Amino acid sequence: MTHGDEMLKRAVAVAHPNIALSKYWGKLPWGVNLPAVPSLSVTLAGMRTRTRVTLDPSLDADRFELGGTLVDGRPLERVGRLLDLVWRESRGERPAALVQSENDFPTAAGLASSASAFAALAVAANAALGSGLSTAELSSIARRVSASSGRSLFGGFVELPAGRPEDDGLPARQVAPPEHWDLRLVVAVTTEGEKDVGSTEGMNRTSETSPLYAAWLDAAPVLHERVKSAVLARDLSALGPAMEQSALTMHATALAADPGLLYWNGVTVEVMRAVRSMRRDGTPAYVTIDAGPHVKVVTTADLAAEVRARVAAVTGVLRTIVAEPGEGARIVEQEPR
Ligand code: 2P0
Repeated sequence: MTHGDEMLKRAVAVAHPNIALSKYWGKLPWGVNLPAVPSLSVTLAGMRTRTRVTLDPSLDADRFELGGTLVDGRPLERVGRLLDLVWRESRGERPAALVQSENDFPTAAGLASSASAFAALAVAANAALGSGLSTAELSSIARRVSASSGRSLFGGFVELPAGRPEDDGLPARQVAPPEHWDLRLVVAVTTEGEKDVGSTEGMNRTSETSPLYAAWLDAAPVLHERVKSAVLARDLSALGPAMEQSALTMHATALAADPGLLYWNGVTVEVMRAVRSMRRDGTPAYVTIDAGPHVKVVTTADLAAEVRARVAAVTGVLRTIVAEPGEGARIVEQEPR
């Protein structure tokens, strides 16, 4: 990933979204966007963000296009922040950049498009700006802008530890490559709408007002260790209950905030019931839910078609997507100055 001091004019990177099997929810009160709890995710093949960074001396400010549409406000600020961090101030003034990003999956699918977006941007910016940063350094930078994106720098099964008091440079790390375990993730899309309250605002409200937040801080690391051991042992019967408890404890804590964060709709609950019914029939399948109403069902490769059919049959499920473990963020095109 290093390119020495040679500055490239343009670079294109791709990255995939990730889904947490043990959840990140809540930030430390010190440092820059340090998670209060550890999380473990799987990076997903199939869906991807493709981001092109072009240095353009004729621009007087950065430009950000998402799916061909010019975007400003907070998304543009976050893009600029990430470019600044990759550039490093000691090198003088950073050249302005045109950033063009496209997702080949719907932004409203509850698949954390910010995770793949900032991971792809970090890798493309590193090449375009000739910064020569390692994947771990890029993960730590992306994590400062959006914590879950620090995980999409890596492929397969990825851990983002909780922040430590003495250290603001916290990267994610791969605990096992994609081929370690051929899991399948069936996404049940339950609405086309965007979520009401974004993750950053939701977790801040939770930490400030939920009386259950202290219990979450105690429970999350224990559940994370169970999830990690189960992933390393490729044991779905151990992963499933720990994974579900991590998601449900996160949601219980968020529900108890003031005002309460209710990310689910009726279909979310019906899919959860359908998955419990599958288990009663002997089909190993387990749910996880992020800051939105969609349900992600984890199962084995050989049962994915059956689980998908049963999830798709739940009234109100708009469509399903099946994903498998995939690679980390990477350069796909670059052009020397
Ligand atoms: C996760 N989520 O572990 C958890 C579960 C959503 C629910 O990481 O504030 O968008 O930008 O660091 O990365 C989404 O959080 O939050 C997330 P910020 P981010 O996947």
